[in-house]
Amino acid sequence: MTTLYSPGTRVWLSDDSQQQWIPAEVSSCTKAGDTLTLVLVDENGKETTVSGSTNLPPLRNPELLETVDDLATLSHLNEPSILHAVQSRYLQRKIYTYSGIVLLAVNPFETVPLYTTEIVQQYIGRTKGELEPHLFAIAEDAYAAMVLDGKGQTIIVSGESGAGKTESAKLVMRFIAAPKSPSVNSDANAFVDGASLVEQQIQATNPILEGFGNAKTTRNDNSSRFGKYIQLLFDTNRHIVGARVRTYLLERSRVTYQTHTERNYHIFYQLCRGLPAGDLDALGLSADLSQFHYLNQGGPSTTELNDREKFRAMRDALKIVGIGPDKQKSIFELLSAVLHLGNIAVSHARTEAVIEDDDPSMSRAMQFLGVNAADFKKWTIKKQISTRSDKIVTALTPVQAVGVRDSLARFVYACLFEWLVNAVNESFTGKYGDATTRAETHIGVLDIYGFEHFEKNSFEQFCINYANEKLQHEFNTYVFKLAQEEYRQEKISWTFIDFDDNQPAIDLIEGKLGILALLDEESRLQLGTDASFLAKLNTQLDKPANKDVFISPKFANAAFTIAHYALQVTYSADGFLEKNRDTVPDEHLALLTSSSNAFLREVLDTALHRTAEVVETPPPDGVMSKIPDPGRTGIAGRGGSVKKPTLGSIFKGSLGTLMEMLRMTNVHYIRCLKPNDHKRAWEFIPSQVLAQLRAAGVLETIRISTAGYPTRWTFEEFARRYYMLIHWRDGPPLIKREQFKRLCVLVCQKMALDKTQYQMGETKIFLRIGVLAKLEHVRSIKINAVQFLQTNMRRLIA
Ligand code: AOV
Ligand code: MG
Repeated sequence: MTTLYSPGTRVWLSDDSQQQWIPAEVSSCTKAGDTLTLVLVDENGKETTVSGSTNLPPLRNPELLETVDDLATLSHLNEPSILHAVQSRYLQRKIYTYSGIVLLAVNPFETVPLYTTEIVQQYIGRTKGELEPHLFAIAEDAYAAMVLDGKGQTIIVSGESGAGKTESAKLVMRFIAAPKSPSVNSDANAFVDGASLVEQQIQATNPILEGFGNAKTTRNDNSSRFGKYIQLLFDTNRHIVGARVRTYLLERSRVTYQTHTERNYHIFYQLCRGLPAGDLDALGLSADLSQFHYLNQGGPSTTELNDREKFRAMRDALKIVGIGPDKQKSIFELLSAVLHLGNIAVSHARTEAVIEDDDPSMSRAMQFLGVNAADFKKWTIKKQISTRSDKIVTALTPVQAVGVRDSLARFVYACLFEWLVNAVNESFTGKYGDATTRAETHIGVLDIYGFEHFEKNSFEQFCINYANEKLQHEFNTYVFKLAQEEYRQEKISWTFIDFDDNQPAIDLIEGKLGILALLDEESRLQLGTDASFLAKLNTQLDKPANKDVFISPKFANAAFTIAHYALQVTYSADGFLEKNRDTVPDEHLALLTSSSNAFLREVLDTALHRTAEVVETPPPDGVMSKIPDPGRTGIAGRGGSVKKPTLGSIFKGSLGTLMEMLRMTNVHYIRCLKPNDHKRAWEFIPSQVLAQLRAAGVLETIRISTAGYPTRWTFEEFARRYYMLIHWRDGPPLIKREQFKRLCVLVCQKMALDKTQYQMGETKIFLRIGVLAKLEHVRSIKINAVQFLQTNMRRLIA
């Protein structure tokens, strides 16, 4: 111990008051029994004395190592060193850092010159360690892995809201869709041509999905309000032939309600600011957004975000995916119907809701929806209850009537979103259908809404954080459990590391008697309320098994708290039931589905049909059956006697399918980090980043990947691929299974690998980080040499 802290040793001194770490050096060290007393001097010459037997200051890395590319190569792996490395790099404008198998990406909040065509070209065909850490290196890694054995790949982009997931995902997709180096494909021209068409379509999905599914929140001006998994599809020659988009649970409440300074979905503002005056007039819209209830709740400060330009890009993109001017007009009519719905005035006569027959917003909305205004009015201010023998019609209160009106607006919008996703997918299977049938394998990019905690958190945050909890669990499982399980099975010597498993939080949410189950139970009761739901949580969940993850409801503010992997979040139970039920009255549904607007009927048909597929068993995809499908989400199916699925149960189902899908692919991780809460460029708040690093288990990941063996191949796989390193012949001789192990050992000996670089398990060979790259390098040199010889021999003979 004394030698560890000899004078001159570089350490980190913790400054409790500011929750920071200060660089310091040991000036003296004395020992009494188990206790060490250290005198530390910081950079300003200030002396501090610390003493103790454990919990002594963590060691600081030599200067040379302080800004390494890969945190796994730090010789002292502790929180302050990791944080310091990420911070120093960020301040040098290096936003990417590897952390073992994960790429950390710190948001620059400013345009950075890192994504030019030249840089794209640089990263093509290069292995991960060759160049500066980059998103492109991860993308290239995934591509190379897919080329190697045809296995599906997923790049999971995670991080909290505003950390940079969506931007990163787009860059990754652009890189993968970019024309590849000629070495991958000899028919370079055909490939470039083919790719540029598909590439355009792939690029077009972004403005469309973001326009309709992103909005300004307090955390992010372009916050994704839905999750997406985009699969880029490749044929046997590893040419890109199309794509498929799956989306997850769009936040619907935003269509009718926004909190202060937030906005509704971008498309509404784009439409009102981008359409020529004449067209606006025809839709009964105007550029004065304060007129619309659904657009003015965030207050006048709802910033303009290049809405006009974005609208132009939106129209171009729609055209690329086959949605021409006529269909666009139909879309705009539905959007305008939604806005007019919000302006329908509901007044009251005593306690009963009243809508004037000549309400101008109602006639406009109904004109675009193709629904009879009198029928609409009737079922907005009244409701019908079926009893066993009779049907009774009762009047609604104004609040209830507004609720019905708003539910309709949300429903139409959510269906339109589903229809768009479907149209985007059809643009790949339709026009280029032939190409898409050739899809053999894929690279998926997962970009979901990041972990959220606002002042007030509701059902939406609950779902979003549940999704993040599931992803975190996949990550833990992947990095920690599987690695350790396999070492154990293969009898590899290995020290086990403890990590924080978040299974208890997941059980709390989705378990048999968990929050979702209780919510569903309550949602199905006619008389269920948010308060009775809360009471149920209290009686069912407040037990020892949940003590670390569930904090009992506080009835005073009608809220309950979950200790998530990232943070404790308190959810206000207010509105949970309604949002989970997410229904429109059956009478309204009937009016909409028999609308005189053919486009609306098509939209509903698509959306409701897609949901039917989720609820029942998904039918075989026909066209792309070779590519596993991460499942579909949709609009809660409705109608007659069928038990209506709740939003919560649909979401749980689609997350489950997604996780299964992820397990079938090789995963690659990008962790986005948000350096500050003010969207300020190059401002790094250490405590904030540390919290994100901790929540993500970054430290444990590094320990695993350095102590561990990230590469595992069966003896046979390894022997078959690398036999040529010890012999010139193409493949290994026909030998018995038992002998493959010996061949592996021979290869390792020939390649002068020492015993720290590999271990032989029961059925597999385990390699340290970097070893495979070395073998691949030698192998390709050898292959080139052979090809060279063969060509020249032929020439000689000829
Ligand atoms: P998110 O996807 O992680 O949040 P975004 O990808 O939308 O976050 O990023 C938020 C903002 O950060 C963007 O609008 C950009 O201004 C900026 N940004 C992110 N990455 C980069 C980059 N590589 N270069 C320049 N600016 C960047 V959320 O969807 O809210 O969870 O739900
Ligand atoms: Mg996003």
